[in-house]
Amino acid sequence: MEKLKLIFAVLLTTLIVAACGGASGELTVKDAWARPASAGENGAAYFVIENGTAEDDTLLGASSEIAAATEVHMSMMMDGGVMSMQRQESVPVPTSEKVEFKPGGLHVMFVGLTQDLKAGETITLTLNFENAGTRIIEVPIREP
Ligand SMILES: [Cu+2]
Repeated sequence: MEKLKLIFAVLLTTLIVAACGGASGELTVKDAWARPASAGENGAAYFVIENGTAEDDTLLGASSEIAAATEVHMSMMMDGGVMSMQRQESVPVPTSEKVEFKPGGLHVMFVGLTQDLKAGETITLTLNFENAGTRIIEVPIREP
C-alpha cells in the first residue's frame, strides 16, 4: 500500500513538472559552509535551498555523524536585544523560492560536537525533505 502511494506520488510529480516548463525541476542545496569549532562545543552550518520543482516542499530535519544531536534552529532577536534560538520542527520551502540559512537566521546546529571542525576540512550533512527525500551534502568548513 505504501509502495503504491509512493509510485502515485512520483507519477504525479512527473506530470506536474512536465506540465510546467520554466522551473529547473529540482530541489538543490548550494553554498554550504560551516563555522570552525572544537569538539564538545556547538557548531553551525549554513546553505541555500532552491526549490526548482513545481511543488512546495518542507525540510523535515537534518542529521550528521559529527555531533550528539543535529537540529534545525532559527535565531531571533528578542525584546531587549538578546539573541535567542528556537528549534524548528520543519521549514517550508515553497515552489520556485529560495530559503537561506545564514548567521542570525535559520541554521543547522551541531549540538555537542564529537570532533573538531577545522577550517579547510569538509563534513557531511544529511537533509531530509518531505518530497525531495534525503539529500547528502558536503559542507566545507571556513571562517565566516
Ligand atoms: Cu542554534
